[in-house]
Amino acid sequence: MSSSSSQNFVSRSVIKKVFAKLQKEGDGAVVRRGISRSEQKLLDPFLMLDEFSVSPPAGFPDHPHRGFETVTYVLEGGITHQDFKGHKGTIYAGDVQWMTAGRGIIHSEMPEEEINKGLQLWINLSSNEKMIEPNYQELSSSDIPKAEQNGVQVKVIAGESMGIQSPVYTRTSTMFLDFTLDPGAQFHQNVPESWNAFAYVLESGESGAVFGSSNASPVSAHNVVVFGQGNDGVSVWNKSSSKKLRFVLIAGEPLGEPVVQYGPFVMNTQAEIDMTIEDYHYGKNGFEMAKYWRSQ
Ligand code: FJE
Ligand code: FE
Repeated sequence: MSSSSSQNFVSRSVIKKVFAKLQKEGDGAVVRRGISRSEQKLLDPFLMLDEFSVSPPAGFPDHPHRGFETVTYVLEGGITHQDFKGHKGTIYAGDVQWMTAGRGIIHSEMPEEEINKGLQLWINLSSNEKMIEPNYQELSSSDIPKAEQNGVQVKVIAGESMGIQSPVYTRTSTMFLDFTLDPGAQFHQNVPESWNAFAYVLESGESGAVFGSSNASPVSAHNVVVFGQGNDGVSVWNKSSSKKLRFVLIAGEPLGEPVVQYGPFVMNTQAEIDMTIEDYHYGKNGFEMAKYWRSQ
């Protein structure tokens, strides 16, 4: 057992650490990929986590999605989104777009300012929701509930923390929390027992994020830590003497279904992927507008 925090919670411990390496994606954009195929089994229902940093004219021009949700959380600058159903909008620092691609979306995601940074998380949908109508939930920074306790600030993007709850509807049950810990602060977050959980460190202070037990080795920025199973949740310490620690804690209920991914299409079987490629090519079953639409 891991050592417990002062409140007698038993924390899950870190079972895997992944440094999010830089790679090229989209058109001239650079992302740090924290979660990719190799983590999908451990982290069901999560498919991908990218920390992006993009400057015009680079971006993510017209591309499709089917079978999952994308969550875009802007940390700096802004991202403008346009899709083939006429939906258009810009989200800025602190805002979230929770997009259910469902049976099909074609969209562009392009930067607004000089420097545009954020996170994009892909959450799988269960087999009976993969072909639902696409949907958007957009939250401006002011719609995201915030709380503070003993030097720990949280923004509740999905799920619940410190007794406050996000208005986001999660089809695949998900917790998405943005934590900032003052120097010396410590916190324990409950996570439902059967859920998979990970953290991604955004700012590590001068001594790194300590997860699981107070003597665990510190984790620096741009690392994903995957937590093992456990009842009580996750404990974290900021042992820095002068700098804040910032990380996101993300957890979700595993779907336990087969995952077959072909780029931006995620289904349960190869036959469904073949059908999706055909639907996209011929503009069928949700991709009707594919033949006519181009972003401006
Ligand atoms: C994608 C090409 C892409 N990570 N992070 C192929 F461009 C993309 C894609 C993104 C993306 C977009 C934003 Cl705003 C942030 C991202 C990849 O759009 F998903 C595939 N498969
Ligand atoms: Fe996209």
